[in-house]
This record gives sequence, C-alpha cells and structure tokens, in this order.
Amino acid sequence: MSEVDYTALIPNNVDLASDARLKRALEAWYPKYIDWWKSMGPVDSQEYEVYLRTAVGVDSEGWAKFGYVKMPEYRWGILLAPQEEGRKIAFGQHKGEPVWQDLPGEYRAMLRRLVVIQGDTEPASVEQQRFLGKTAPSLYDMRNLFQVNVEEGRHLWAMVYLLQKYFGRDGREEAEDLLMRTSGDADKPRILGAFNETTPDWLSFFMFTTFTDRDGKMQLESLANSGWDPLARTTRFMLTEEGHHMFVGRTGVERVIQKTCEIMKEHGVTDPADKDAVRNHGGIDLATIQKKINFHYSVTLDLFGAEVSTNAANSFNAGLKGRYREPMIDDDHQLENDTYPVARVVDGKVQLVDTPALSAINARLCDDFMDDCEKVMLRWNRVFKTHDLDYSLKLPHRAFHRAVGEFATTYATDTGELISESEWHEREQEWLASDSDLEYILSLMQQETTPGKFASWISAPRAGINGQPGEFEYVKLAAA
Ligand code: BYC
Repeated sequence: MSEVDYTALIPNNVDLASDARLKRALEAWYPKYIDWWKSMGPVDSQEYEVYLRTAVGVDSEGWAKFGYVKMPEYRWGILLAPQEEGRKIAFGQHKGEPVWQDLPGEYRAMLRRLVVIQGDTEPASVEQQRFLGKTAPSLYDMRNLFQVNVEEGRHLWAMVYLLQKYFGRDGREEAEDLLMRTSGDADKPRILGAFNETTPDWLSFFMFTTFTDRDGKMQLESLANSGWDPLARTTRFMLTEEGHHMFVGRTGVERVIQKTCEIMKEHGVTDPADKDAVRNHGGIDLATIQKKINFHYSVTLDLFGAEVSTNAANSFNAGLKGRYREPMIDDDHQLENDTYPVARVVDGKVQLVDTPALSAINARLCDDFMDDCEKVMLRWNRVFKTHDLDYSLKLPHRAFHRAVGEFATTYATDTGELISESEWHEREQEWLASDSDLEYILSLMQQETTPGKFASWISAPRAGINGQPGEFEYVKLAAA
C-alpha cells in the first residue's frame, strides 16, 4: 500500500487500519506525544496559524501540500517510501540476499539501538529550538522554524512506528522514553552530545540546521540502504523532508553574511576584525560568524562517533547501516581486505593512517560530511566575492574542539596544530565566541512580526516559500 490514508487519526501509508494491535499502541502514544509537543515544543504558539507544508504522498513529485495549520493539529503521519520489488542487501556479509521485511532476530539489539538513537535526536532538536519563535527575525523565518519543528516531530513518529511495530514491549517502552528524556536535562539528557547544547539564538539555529541537520542527512543516507527494509524505506522518505532543513540553515547564514557585507560596504568598513564597526550598525561581524562555525561544526563532528569503531563495523557487516550513497561506491561492499586512511595522532602530529576499512566506517562518513560542508563554505564565500570583499570563512580542522573519537583527549588550534591544554584555554577566544559575543548576538534577537520586514542583522530571502510574495503573512499571530 502506498496511498496515504488521511481519514485516519494517524495518517499513514502502512495500512495501519489492518493491524489493530499496532493501531492501538500508536493511538495510545498519540496523546502523550501531543502533551510533549504542548509542554516541550515551540512556546506560546499553539494558536498561531502557520503556513506549513504537510506530506500527503510519497512520490517524488507533488508529495506535499501547503496551507495554514495550527501546529498541534498538524497531520503527523507515518510515511514509508514505496517498497522496491526484489531489493537485495547491498553490503556486508549478507550482500546479495533478499532484504529483510521482518526484524532479523540476530540483529534485534543493534537495530533497536540505531532506531532509538535516531529517534532521540528528533524531539531533542525541537526542545532545543523551543524559544526561538519569540525572537524570529521575520514571519518568513518563524514559519521555517516551525516547519522544521513539525517535520522533526514527524521523524520521531517514523522511529516510534518502527519501535512499536517490530520491537514489542521493549519498543513501547523505548517510545515512552523518547518523550521522557529532555535536551540538556541533568538527570535524563538526550543521548548524543550535540543534542544537549542550547540553541539560544537564530545564528545558532542556522548553524545547527546547516551542520547538525547535515549529520542527519549523512546518517539517514547510510540507513536508507539498510538491509532491514522497513528502516530503509522510512529513512528514505525522511530524507525528502530533510533537504528543506539544510536549506533553511545554509540560506539563513548566507543572509546574515549578506547583511554584514552590505553594512561593511555602506559604512566603508574594511577591517573584518573590526567588530564594533559592524555591530554599531546592528550587524553580526565576520569574526563572530566564523567562531559560530567553529563551534557548531566541531560539535557536529562528534556525532559521527569514534573514527575507528567496532559498533560501526558490526552494523555494516550485518547489512544494517551502510556508507554514504553505498550503491554508488565502486568496491566489493564487504571491505574485508580493504583499508581506509584515517586521520590519527601519531608522534604528536595529525597523520593519515591506513586502517582496516570495516572499522573505519564512521571515519569515512565523517569525511563525506566534511566534503559536503566544504561545498556550503563555497556558497557562503561567494557572497564576499559579490561584494568585492577579500575575506573567506573556513571550516576548522577536524582535530579542533573535539569531545569524541581520536582527538577527544588532544587540544588543537583551528588549523590542527596540537598544543597544550593550558595554551588552548588561554587562546580559546581566538576560536570560540566569548560570553560578550554571545550576549551581543542575544541583544539582537527581537521578534519582527510585520509581513515582509526583517531584523537589522539579516537580509531578505531571494524567494518566498512555495512562490509566495515578499509581504506574505507566513504566520498569523492574531488568533493567539
Ligand atoms: N555523544 O563506536 P562509537 C539527526 C557513544 S542527526 C554521546 O564511537 P558508533 C538530526 C555510542 O552511542 C543523526 N555518546 O560510535 C539532526 C556508544 O555507546 P554504547 C542521528 C556517543 O556507535 C538535526 C559509544 O559512544 N542519527 O538525525 O559507531 C535535527 C561508542 O560508540 C556519541 C544517528 O546518529 C556522542 N556524540 O556511532 C534532528 C544514526 N558518539 O552504545 C535530527 C544512528 C558515540 O557503547 N546512530 N557515542 O553505550 C548511529 O549510527 C551511531 O550510534 C552513532 C555513533 C553514529 C551516533
């Protein structure tokens, strides 16, 4: 079945109506989810009418419709990409065997862990972003934030469906726990580090959606080739929605850079290190933008786990989690005799070391992520060229500011020079925003609610959402 049943309480294309046990379990979870949304989702926004996209199908064309929706009434559905007839496992020791439609018992624990970790990030990001609507720089941006939030909510539904359908009582307990952990909570934090950081301002939000959502893309791409077909089909459809989240991030930062360049040009500011010259005109200086890149990129690199990992080797070997765009890689997809160059600390320097490829799966995915981020930097740096400004932003070195993996115990500059812990702490503010930088950014965060108007520190987007004109009222606050 690939038609989406929108008459049901939980829209779905998985024929939920014919599985009474599962339907009951999901319907019992629904009010708990709504309670969570109302208490942990976007604050004071329950009555806003938001111009949102809702998935109404799973075909690549025409899969979504746009319209005003109050967020608690959003149709969070369970949507799987269509099943591919005759699909075979594409990698690992089961390569060439038919994909599993049922849960492969021997891999139950590994799959449960992958699904729970993926599921945990979705509500975590909504929690991290819950106050941002209050300081949205425009109605356009507020709408984009809420769009990202409701779709992360849908991605939680996607994982909860897998847990409830395939993992019995354990799955139901895990589904409950996904609503019990809270981002940043001292006792019950979210599972992965970056999802316990705060997202206090919009520059952080745009950096998060650029970098951390891009980790989401990489991880979902790796799961989209899973030999466990329900996981592959679920994540494949999630990827359809993910593109917009990264667009919001990339173009958000681009618009901040654009505004800063305009201020610099207009007021004859030539020294990019002259913070005050830009700040005096309500913009965000380039040095601070660079520092925010350094933070969000490094924290996101940690999400790939240790570069050399038995967990990753096992899930690859089992055919559960592949590499980025696995089918397009030209090798035997089993990797038993291959090596992969992994950056490691040798003799006090960062060097590439040939490592068994199976254990270097995380390192490779992380490298692919870094390449993808370089493309984003090219886009951002193009803005300087169009303003004839001789400046470029850059990604920090992979060893910079790391808490997980090969570089967790070393201290490195933004260019990868290994230094002592004391020197790093002395120089930290060369690379990371200071409290006063962060306070300055916070001081700019004022809600702008006039349609078509934007805060002082960000320029207007090039085009509206779904072809809407500049003055379109993306969020109707009046009802609130
Ligand atoms: N923080 O062998 P290791 C997204 C744990 S984002 C805390 O190094 P492995 C989204 C690890 O759990 C994508 N703990 O790594 C974006 C393990 O603990 P246990 C989310 C960490 O397992 C924006 C131990 O360290 N999806 O969708 O190969 C908005 C050793 O693990 C961290 C996924 O990540 C950390 N950073 O890889 C919304 C996909 N890193 O089990 C959504 C599913 C590692 O020994 N998850 N640990 O107690 C995975 O594929 C893997 O679990 C990881 C870690 C890539 C996360």
